[in-house]
Amino acid sequence: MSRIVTVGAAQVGPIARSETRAQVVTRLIALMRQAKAAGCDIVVYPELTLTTFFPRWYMEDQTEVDSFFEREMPSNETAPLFNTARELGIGFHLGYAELTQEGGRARRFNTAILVDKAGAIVAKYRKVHLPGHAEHEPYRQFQHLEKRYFEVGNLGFPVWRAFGGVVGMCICNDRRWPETYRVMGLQGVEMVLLGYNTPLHNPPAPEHDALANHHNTLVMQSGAYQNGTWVVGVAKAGVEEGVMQIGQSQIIAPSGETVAMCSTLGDELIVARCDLDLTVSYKTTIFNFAKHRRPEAYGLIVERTGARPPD
Ligand code: CDV
Repeated sequence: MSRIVTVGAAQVGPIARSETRAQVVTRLIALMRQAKAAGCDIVVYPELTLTTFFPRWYMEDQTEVDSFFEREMPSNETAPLFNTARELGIGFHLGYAELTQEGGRARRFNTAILVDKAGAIVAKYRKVHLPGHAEHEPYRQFQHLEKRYFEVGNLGFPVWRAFGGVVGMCICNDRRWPETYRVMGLQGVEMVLLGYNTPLHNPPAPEHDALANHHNTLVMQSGAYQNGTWVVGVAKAGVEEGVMQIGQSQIIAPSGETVAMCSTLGDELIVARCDLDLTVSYKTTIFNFAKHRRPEAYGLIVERTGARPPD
């Protein structure tokens, strides 16, 4: 048996601060048309696709911060993306900064949506693992202020029946945490879609810089294999406003093998025919959770050793 979903990973090159939403959407549509021509069912864009990666700047003026956020989706500026998807009959995954009113107050999330082939939003995810810091840290060459500009996502890690399978989403730093994949794995996820903006230089730990690409591949391949799922990881890459961001967008099989990888740091589409039934032999043998996982023993270990996370 096979259930094929043809996926396009649409890596996006640098976006200048001066670039308008309309200019970005034009680039995204060009990638979407390439994806359609290549037979894709869905095209996956990166984290915070619509603007430059603004958490690199410390801003006190909330109006300035909010200029990077979307108040509605679709909006006038993003409608052409939805219209093109509908016209072509292709789905997409898009990351963006979401400004919404919830509980009578403004809330800001680092968000991704899944849009079906009819151009309808069918799923939403809000980033849980926010990296970086909340206050200005002058020692850094550039800031990473996600903890200042976003709240922790409040939607958990659900999965959705979509594109003929079970689809989940996460965003950038989430991909480094095994819990992300396992929570979705326990719900039977077959394909995880994610976007990232990962600076090559990590100011608090520059000793990791030479390993940035290795760690990117390592975590996504591990998450795929250990949960018997496809993983599609898509970068916003290249030198953006003076900051080098890694590329190596890739599509990873449930075996943990990368089956397609970008080779540039610009706008680039890679495509893979993903058979969702390749998940089955992992989910029913080595990673048959019902048969082999031992959560009761994990609890005992914690009890006996007193192992607790540090405060
Ligand atoms: N956008 C991100 O979440 N970036 C982080 C960096 C700061 C380490 C990442 O995990 O790639």
